[in-house]
Amino acid sequence: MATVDAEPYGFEFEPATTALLMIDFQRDFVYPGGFGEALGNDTSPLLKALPPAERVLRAWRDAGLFVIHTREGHRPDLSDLPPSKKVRGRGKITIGDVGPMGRILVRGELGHDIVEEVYPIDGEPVVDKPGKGAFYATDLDAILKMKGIRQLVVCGVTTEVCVHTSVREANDRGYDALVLSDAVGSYFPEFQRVALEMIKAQGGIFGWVSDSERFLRALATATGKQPAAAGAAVV
Ligand code: C5J
Repeated sequence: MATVDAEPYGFEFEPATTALLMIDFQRDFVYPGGFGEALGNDTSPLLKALPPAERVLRAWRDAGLFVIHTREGHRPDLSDLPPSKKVRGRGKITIGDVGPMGRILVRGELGHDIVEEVYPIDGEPVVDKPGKGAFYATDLDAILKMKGIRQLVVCGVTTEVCVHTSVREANDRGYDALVLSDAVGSYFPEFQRVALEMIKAQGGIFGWVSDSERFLRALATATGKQPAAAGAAVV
């Protein structure tokens, strides 16, 4: 059992029954020309989450532990895109339209895929989700249960939308979730701050919050492996 210094109190976890959940690190959210920008956002704040997320991912992989990724998006025929979602944003282009990285938020398109820094490797399932929550209309819960997973360490974008929804869903399903504050990102600094506050308020109403440094220290203690220094080359 390892303990991460976290709020509102220490997050105790058993590495073998904990998954690293990487939420929606897709070009469509992180880079200009995708869904995030189509909604009128400056995408650059999300880039800050990538180096910490990459360090956590490397350390977790080095420890031989279970990683699972999600991607938000839709079937090419958009048969799983409800009108209630399609109308959101009201920008010039929206889900299914062609942008510089292919059709926005459509499976199989360049923009829909995960950025290089945290790209999945063999053995790491990728869950395609049509909604905000990683558990909605996906087999995530079944995969986690098959693996005996009971706790989640969460990185991803965006903090107040898909990360929040997924962590709430996880808590309802009996998982403990730790969100790493510098490895999740929002287009809005104020939403980032408040979204993290909400998770850890009221005694940790649906989770815990820590950061990549504190988490990596706990993981190193648990595994006896030292984390790579920040900025070290990825091999
Ligand atoms: C959004 C997400 N923001 N992955 N999706 O629409 O947070």
